[in-house]
Amino acid sequence: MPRIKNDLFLRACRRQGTPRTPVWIMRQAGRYLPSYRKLRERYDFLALCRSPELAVQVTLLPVYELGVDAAIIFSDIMVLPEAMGMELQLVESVGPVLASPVRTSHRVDELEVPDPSKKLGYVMESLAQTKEELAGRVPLIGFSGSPWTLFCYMVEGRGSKDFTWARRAIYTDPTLARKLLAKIADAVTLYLRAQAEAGADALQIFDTWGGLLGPDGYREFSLAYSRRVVEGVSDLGVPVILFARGAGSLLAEVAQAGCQVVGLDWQVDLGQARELVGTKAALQGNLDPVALYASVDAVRAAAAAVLSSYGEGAGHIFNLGHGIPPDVPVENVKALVEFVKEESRKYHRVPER
Ligand code: 1CP
Repeated sequence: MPRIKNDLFLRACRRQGTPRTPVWIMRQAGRYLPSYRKLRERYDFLALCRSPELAVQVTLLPVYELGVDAAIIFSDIMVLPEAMGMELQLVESVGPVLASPVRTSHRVDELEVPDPSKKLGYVMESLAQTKEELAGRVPLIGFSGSPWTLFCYMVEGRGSKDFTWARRAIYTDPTLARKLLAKIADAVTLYLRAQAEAGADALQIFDTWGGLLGPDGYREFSLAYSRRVVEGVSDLGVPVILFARGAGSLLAEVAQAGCQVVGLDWQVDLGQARELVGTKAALQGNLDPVALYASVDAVRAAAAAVLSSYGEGAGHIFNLGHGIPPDVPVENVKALVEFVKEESRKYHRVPER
């Protein structure tokens, strides 16, 4: 394996000093990029995910076009439920849809904990080929949905504002909910282990929907299962980022889950989060994605405020507080990455190597 030349992201994950703050963007290979839209005219979304050749190409677009400090493998959290035995479709204007949602014990028993090298071999192939193409330019991130977030989609069957079915399940049949979550956690653990073995330099767990739960529910049904996953990959020595959207006042507990990095949404104050988390973990985030609709000057001002809120020193990875919207001007995104790279030097005293 070639040595990674730009390892700022991995150093920041470990809270080591860097000359500037590394930056990447959640959903960085997506529809706001004209080059991605062009590929989407020829291939549907799942075809892009399932063809290693195309997935590699899409993964590299933001690395070359924006100069981000990390690549994230092009795929989707929904490919794991599919590998567990659910039928997945991407329906235009609805998003991903899983047929026959899991709402009975019988359906939970029917799901399998797949061998990732068989059912998700195309993801492993994409990772291995991307590593080769990157030739050590920047690190490569592998990812999965958190058990709770996957549970939401598997019980609901599709995206939703409030995931009523999923939330009801933890009250109406907590035993069944735990049984399903445990099975998903096993599948996620194997999936992430396989991604690291295929070449991922870091792993991100997207807990997009943990914030729908109350504090006790969050601890019991979201964090406990994410922790199980983190513990199940910890022997690999690969940094783990837990994107804890909506965790708010529970951030200190999230940081105790054993992950190296806590990913923040835009609704928390980065400086306060740093105080809460202390030296337990690095922080990733947290510009409001909607700020990217404004003028370049306004984007720069908003990014400067994020950097200033974290303040001086190591352990910050610049990112948005959630995925990038599909229709923001690409010039603004380029300006953002460039600006963070320059402006963040003020906050570091480590010389360039
Ligand atoms: O081209 C298209 O029309 C498809 C749009 C799209 C894209 C580009 C979807 C459908 N998924 C993706 C890629 C994707 N999804 C990545 C790629 C890597 C990257 O460049 O960052 C990642 C990391 C994801 C993760 C993902 N998918 C999450 C977790 C992160 C988050 O943003 O909260 C979730 C919740 C999904 C589900 C999903 N996939 C796609 C859509 C539209 C949705 C949301 C469905 C909903 O809740 O309504």
